[in-house]
Amino acid sequence: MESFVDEIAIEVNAGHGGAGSVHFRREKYVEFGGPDGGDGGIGGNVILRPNLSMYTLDKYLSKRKFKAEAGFPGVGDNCSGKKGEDLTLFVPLGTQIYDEETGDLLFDFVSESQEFVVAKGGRGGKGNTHFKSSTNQTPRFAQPGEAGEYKFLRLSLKLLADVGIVGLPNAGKSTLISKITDAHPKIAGYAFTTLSPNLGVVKRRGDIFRFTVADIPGIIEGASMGIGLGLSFLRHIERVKGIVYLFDASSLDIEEDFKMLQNELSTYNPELLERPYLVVLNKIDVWDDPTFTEDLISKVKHLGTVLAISADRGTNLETLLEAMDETFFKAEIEKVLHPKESKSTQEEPAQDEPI
Ligand SMILES: Nc1nc2c(ncn2[C@@H]2O[C@H](COP(=O)(O)OP(=O)(O)OP(=O)(O)O)[C@@H](O)[C@H]2O)c(=O)[nH]1
Ligand SMILES: [Mg+2]
Repeated sequence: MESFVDEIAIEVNAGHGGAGSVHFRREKYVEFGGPDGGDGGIGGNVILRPNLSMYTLDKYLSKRKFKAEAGFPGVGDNCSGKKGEDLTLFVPLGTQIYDEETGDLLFDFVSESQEFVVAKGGRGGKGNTHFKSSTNQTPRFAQPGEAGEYKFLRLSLKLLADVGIVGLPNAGKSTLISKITDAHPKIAGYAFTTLSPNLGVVKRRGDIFRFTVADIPGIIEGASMGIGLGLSFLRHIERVKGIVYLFDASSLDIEEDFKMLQNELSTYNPELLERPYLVVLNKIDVWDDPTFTEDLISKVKHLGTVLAISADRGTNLETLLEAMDETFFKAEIEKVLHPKESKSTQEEPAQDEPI
């Protein structure tokens, strides 16, 4: 099974610069002509890029040291050596790159088009052509290439999910994500089935608007003190735009559960409580009685926007997705559906254009 790795240290070394050449033109009757040693090539860079199909850093478990190709040495006839090839390493979107030695954040991959040259290749050495002077017509030396940059890096993944599903163990979080996204997490009737986050993509309005949802392990009271699976996985919902608090509707006290979850979240990061959220009661199929469900909803409606669903049967899931659109993404959907209207508010009034 693929293991979920969200933090790992690696070493990268850019390519060494190629050496400059010591070389002399061959001329008739002259043992050595003028110097014509070319420059060495630049060493290859180490480049980091996001890969949308990676959700974990586990591929770095097996190999942790990387080196780009060295530049080639210069040769005679003033020919420069070839540049060393760049080495590209892929990371999941949401990976932050730290310098392990200084602790500095070097880069944060938040969009798929980014790339980051993390270690620059060493400069090639100058060939002996450059060292000819009035006092030395036949320089018998050239510069060596410079070393490529070396970095000791810490890759730290914070999944870039748009929505996080938070709840007690067994609430049905994994069932829900399996129904509204393309993810296929493990689902079972015992606590702590999910041990690491699952990410899924919801496609809305055909393919025009899509967002990602993270299903995380269940949270119990004291999680912030390491009880249950702890809270370190909450880093993966730190950047969400909205939170779905999911409850087993047959829970004895939903309000108390809600407060406990909020309390644990705020212990980890108080900003999480400022995100928009929905309160969702799951498993209403258990009694299948609309009046009873309505009563339950009205009992907790002071907590926020409350919806009732059955993740397992698929009841009210479209309503839930619409509520997510409305509560978490309204502005973004406007931009996608009416790009002109949202733009024209900032533009000058339209004028007749010459044809
Ligand atoms: N009756 C009913 N059962 C459900 C519903 N949704 C989930 N379940 C069941 O509840 C149990 C727990 O579901 P999961 O989706 O694994 O719950 P979870 O919240 O991901 O649990 P953890 O990963 O342990 O935190 C499973 O037996 C599911 O089949 C539902 O709408 N109705
Ligand atoms: Mg689960």
